Amino acid sequence: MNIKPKLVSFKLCPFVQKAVIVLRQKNIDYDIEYIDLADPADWFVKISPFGKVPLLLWDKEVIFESNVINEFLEEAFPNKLHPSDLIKRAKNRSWIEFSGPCMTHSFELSIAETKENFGDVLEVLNQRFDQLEEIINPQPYFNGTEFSMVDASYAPLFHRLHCLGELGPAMFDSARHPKITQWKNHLLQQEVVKNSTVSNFTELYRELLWKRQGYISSFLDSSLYSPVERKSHY
Ligand SMILES: N[C@@H](CCC(=O)N[C@@H](CS)C(=O)NCC(=O)O)C(=O)O
Repeated sequence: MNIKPKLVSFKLCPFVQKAVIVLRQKNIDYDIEYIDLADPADWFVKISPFGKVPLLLWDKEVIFESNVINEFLEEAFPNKLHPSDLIKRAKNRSWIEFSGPCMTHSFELSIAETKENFGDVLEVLNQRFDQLEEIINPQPYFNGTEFSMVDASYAPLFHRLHCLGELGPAMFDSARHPKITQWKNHLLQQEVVKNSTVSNFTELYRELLWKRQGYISSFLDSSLYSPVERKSHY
């Protein structure tokens, strides 16, 4: 294929990371352009229907929504990540959809204002994880020995939770969710996952948490950051 896709991105976006994992896992040659979501350029606002990243620019076409981008890449390129069985493939797509609200909870954790709010959101996420725990049997990936689109979809979520956990609060409950914990540990060790963010991700993510001024930012070393006059999501 002689078209080189370009991913329009924000350095800290988990939905972008999901697409990057698929691009890399499928060995697709791609370009990436980072934008500032706090001050998006006019060209981006014009072409992004929801004003969100990621976008995949394909020749003169714009493809939006990370799941759609990944399905497009799956159809357009070899090294299939979806199972060949029809029912299995549909169920994989269902559990990919399930990762979306979980991702939203990880964002809510970053902005939760109090310890109580943070605990409430974490419990909602854990209840979703109760459902996920019931249906997974990672050996070591979601479908068995082959890395799949489902693995690509959950890795950014696990990565965000891992980063929040490094600041202090326990984000994974290995007694309640032993299979998820095992799956998460395996995914986070994979090179394709490790190489799916910018190299200074942790530093930038902590700066973002600081700007969001949620409860979790109280775990940061405040001497490293300037006072925040106005909270900002990005
Ligand atoms: N459902 C979308 C979600 C994408 C999304 O929420 N992206 C965030 C960054 S992580 C964004 O662009 N937010 C900008 C905004 O909401 O103004 C997808 O899967 O692509």
